[in-house]
Amino acid sequence: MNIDPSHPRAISLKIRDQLVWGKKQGLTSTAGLIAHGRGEAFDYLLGEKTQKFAQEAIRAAAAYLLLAKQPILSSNGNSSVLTAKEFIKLCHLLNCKIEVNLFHFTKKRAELIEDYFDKLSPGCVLLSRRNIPVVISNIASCRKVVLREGIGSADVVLVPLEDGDRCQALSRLGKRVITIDLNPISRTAKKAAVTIVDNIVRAMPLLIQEIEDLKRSPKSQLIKITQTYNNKKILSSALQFINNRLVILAKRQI
Ligand code: PTJ
Repeated sequence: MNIDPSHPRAISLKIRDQLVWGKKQGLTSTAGLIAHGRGEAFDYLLGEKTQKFAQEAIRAAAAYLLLAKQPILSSNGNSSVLTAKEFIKLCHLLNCKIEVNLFHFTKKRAELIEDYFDKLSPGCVLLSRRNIPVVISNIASCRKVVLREGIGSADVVLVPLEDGDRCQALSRLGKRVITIDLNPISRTAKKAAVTIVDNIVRAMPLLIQEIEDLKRSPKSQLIKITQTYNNKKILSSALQFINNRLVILAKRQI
C-alpha cells in the first residue's frame, strides 16, 4: 500500500501494512493481526508516545540484560516482522541469540521466521531443526516447547507480546522475564519482572540505546537499577496515566 507520509495516521498505517505484508509472507499469524488491533487501542490511550514509566522499565530491562549470564531474545510472528533489525542489533550488542517461539505454532511458520532472521544476519537465530527441544511444564500452548540452548538454559528472557501462561511458567523456573506489552493489565504485564508498557516499534530502539549507554557502567550500578525497580509501581503509573489522560480528554470534550 502506498502511504502518504503527510497522512495524520501514516505511522500507524505503515505498521499495519508491515503486518499485512508479514501475514502474506507466512510470518505473522492471522490472530497476530487481531492482537495488533488490541495493542493499537491501548496505544491510543497512551497517547502513542513512550511515557516516563516505559522509560524507567526500559532502563531496568537494559540493566537486567547486561547483568545476565545467558540472555535470550524470544520472537514471534508480530515482533519479528515489526522489529527484526532491532532484534538483530540487540543480539550483537548482548552477544546472545534469538529464539523463535510461537503461540499459534506451525513448524512451517517457525522455520520461515527463523530463515527470515538468518538471512538478515546469519547465525543470530537458533534454528529449531539443528537444536534440541525441551518442554516447559505448566504451559497449555505449543509455546511449552523451547530450545535447550536458548530459553531452556537462559537466565533472562526478553519476550515481547507474550501470552501470560509462558511468562508465569518461565518466572516459576527462576528466569527473569522482560516483556513489552501495550496492555498494562494483561496477565503477562502482571507476571513479568519488567513490563515495558509501550509499542514495540518505539521501545526496541530505546532499549538498544539504553544498553549502549549503560554497557560501560559498573556492575554495582546495574544491580542498583534492578534492585530499586518496582514493576507493580510501573503498571500502576501506566494505569494512572491512562486514567488522567481520559479525565483531561473528557473535560476538554475531546
Ligand atoms: O506469532 P504467534 O503465533 O506467537 O502469535 C503472536 C501473538 C501476539 C498473536 C500471540 O502471542 C498472542 O495471542 O498474544 P496476545 O495474548 O494477544 O497478547 C499480545 C499482547 O501484545 C496484547 O496485550 C497486546 O495489547 C500487545 N500488543 C499488540 N501489539 C503490540 C503490543 N504490545 C506492544 N507493541 C505492539 N505493537
